[in-house]
Amino acid sequence: MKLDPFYLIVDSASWISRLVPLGVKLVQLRIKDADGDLLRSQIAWSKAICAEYGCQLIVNDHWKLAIETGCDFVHLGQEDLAIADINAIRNAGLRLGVSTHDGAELDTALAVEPDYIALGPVFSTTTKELKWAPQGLEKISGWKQQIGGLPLVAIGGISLERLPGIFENGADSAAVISDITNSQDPETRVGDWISATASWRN
Ligand code: TZP
Ligand code: MG
Repeated sequence: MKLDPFYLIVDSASWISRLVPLGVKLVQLRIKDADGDLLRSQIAWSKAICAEYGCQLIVNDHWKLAIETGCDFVHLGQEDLAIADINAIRNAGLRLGVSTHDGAELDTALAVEPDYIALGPVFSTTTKELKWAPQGLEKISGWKQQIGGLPLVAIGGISLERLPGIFENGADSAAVISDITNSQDPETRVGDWISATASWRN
């Protein structure tokens, strides 16, 4: 399986309605502060937009709702792996991505046979508090050697300017939040990301 090299992460369906029509092909909905009907409607609205524009939708954490709404992927952290029903995700035809930060976590992730592995934070980030120091670009090549053909997503502090190093070290996709959502002009920035990743798309 191949992942688009530009992996956008946002925290609302409203961001998805704004940015996906510009040509984003892979987006994660990462909502940490809602539940119940609000969460369900955010996921369902996101799915409708993604279906219209041919974008794959990854849902962070909420695997039951992802199954219910027919999303493409579920993304789980290590703490989610222990409580999620991996077979239910697979049986519903969804793909699975797992976050990793160190070797032990990589072993745990590989044991569930995920469809991609995420490694972070590559650079320092203020978007998420993490106990791990920035991993650096060398860690990307180390991870890629270990996982072989399994797609590798790099995350954390990635900006447009840092993209070449990410791909040259073996990442298949670059995940981004703040370089786009904190930009003065997110629409233009998305266009810049699509262009900057074009040569890694085939
Ligand atoms: N996991 C590891 S780093 C990170 C997450 C969710 C945050 C990435 O955000 P940004 O703004 O692209 O650094
Ligand atoms: Mg999680």
